[in-house]
Amino acid sequence: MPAPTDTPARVRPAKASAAKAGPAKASAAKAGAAKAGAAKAGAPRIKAAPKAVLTISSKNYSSWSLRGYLLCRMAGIDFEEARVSADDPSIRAELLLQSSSFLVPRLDHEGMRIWDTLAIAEYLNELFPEAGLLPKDRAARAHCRAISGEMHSGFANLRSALPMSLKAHHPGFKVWAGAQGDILRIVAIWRECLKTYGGPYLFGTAPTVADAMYAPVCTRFRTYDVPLEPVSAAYCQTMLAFAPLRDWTAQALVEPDEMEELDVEF
Ligand SMILES: N[C@@H](CCC(=O)N[C@@H](CS)C(=O)NCC(=O)O)C(=O)O
Repeated sequence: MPAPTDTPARVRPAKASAAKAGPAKASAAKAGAAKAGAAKAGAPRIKAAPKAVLTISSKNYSSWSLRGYLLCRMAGIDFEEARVSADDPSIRAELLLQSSSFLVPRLDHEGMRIWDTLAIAEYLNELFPEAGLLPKDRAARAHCRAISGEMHSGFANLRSALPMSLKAHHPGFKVWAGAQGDILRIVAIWRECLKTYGGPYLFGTAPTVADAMYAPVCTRFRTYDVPLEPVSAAYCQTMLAFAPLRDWTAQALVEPDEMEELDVEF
């Protein structure tokens, strides 16, 4: 982490991060490579079908899809992605038939269909307890669930005023006062966690559900050039450097544009 200063830091724009992700990742994304987990050297050419399917929508705009994806990558589940276009009426109809909620992300695994990001997180934690999606310590685990729940059900002003768009960059963006309150609360949450558990992730040395929940906030802070004090800026940089988030971002940057303008949380 950089030495603390009084100067607010701004988080690096997405393009720099995408360039760092490298051409290999960009071309993989272009080819539509949607499989999680790189093929290991010497692995057989014919692979068994992944056991899980994660349904997502836009990689550029869908913050909830991103959270679901990060959780699957953190858990290490063998999964592939299924993409739905939120604008396509036939897809919407199909999703409504399939599920009482037509929201994404949705995880299909061993005949089960799990929607809602926190339900997916809990399911993956039960399946892969060794992945550490939730902290081992009971108090830390409760804390992790509390701040994850706060993200899940709150921060409506931030979501509507600063919608996720990984392709966009708005230097000097003027944040509306209502959203500023959400930002202050979020950085207070981060600072408490980083102080209590020592970072660089919210609950210590490895990412947890909470980091997946707040990852789209880090991308929003970069997109909208939100000034941050050094501790929060360093946390954002940690998350933006997290390999699964970089993989997702590289694929988002080559995604065809779906919407000309976005003024609501998606
Ligand atoms: N609380 C839900 C939120 C999911 C959500 O709002 N997903 C958005 C995409 S980011 C969606 O599917 N919207 C449906 C639509 O726009 O048709 C969760 O945790 O998964």
